[in-house]
Amino acid sequence: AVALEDLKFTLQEVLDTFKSCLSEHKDVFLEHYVAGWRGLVRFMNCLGSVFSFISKDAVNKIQILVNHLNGENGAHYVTIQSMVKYELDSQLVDLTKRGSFPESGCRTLLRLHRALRWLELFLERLQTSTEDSNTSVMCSEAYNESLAQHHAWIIRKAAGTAFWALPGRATFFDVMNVGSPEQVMAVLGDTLPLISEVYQVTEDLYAQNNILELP
Ligand code: 1PZ
Repeated sequence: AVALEDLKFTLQEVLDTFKSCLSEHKDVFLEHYVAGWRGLVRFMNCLGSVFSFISKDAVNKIQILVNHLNGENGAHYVTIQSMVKYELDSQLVDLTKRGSFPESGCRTLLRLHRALRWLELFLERLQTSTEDSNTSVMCSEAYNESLAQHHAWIIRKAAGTAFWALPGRATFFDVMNVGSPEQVMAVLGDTLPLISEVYQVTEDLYAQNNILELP
């Protein structure tokens, strides 16, 4: 059975969630960040079951972050900035090799953060695409420029295979459920700068703390 949630999906909502991520001081609220990811996963689930191995991993990582948020130290996880400070100050992060903290907020969020770069590159391509553009090609180009560099061969292989099952541009736009292609373009135009900003703020934070390569 299809969950009611899936039917009501519209990309607009997801994008609005990312809008609410940033505070006026450019702090990123983890609750909204995670909500944005939940929406993206719902979208991916609408595209077909070949993507379920991808959404499973994303769901796992979302759940790890939610557990931190709802845990006894949840107050430290309100923003990505406070999370990074808390986990580093309290030595709750494996910095050079995997060990005691395989589920640190920092390493878990880093995986989603890298995937957000893929999304940014993919949506950029979609925005400049034309009717005969190939979504699979756009998707794999965006992947090769971003996430692929962090993935082992076997994962790159599986991802590459899944990309060929992506629906064409017209269907893709339908699944977004925001209206005509012109309206899709308008939504992309509104949203991309926000996603880029959330990405950049996170990237700078991780760079400053020297945690861009957490195992
Ligand atoms: C619309 C088509 C979707 C294409 C999504 C492109 C991303 C492909 C990623 C394929 C990897 C999935 C398998 C899991 C890999 C994990 O090993 C890695 C590293 O985590 P670790 O092993 O270190 O714990 N996980 C990730 O890199 C996170 C991947 C999240 C992907 C989310 C995609 C969201 C797409 C939104 C669609 C609009």
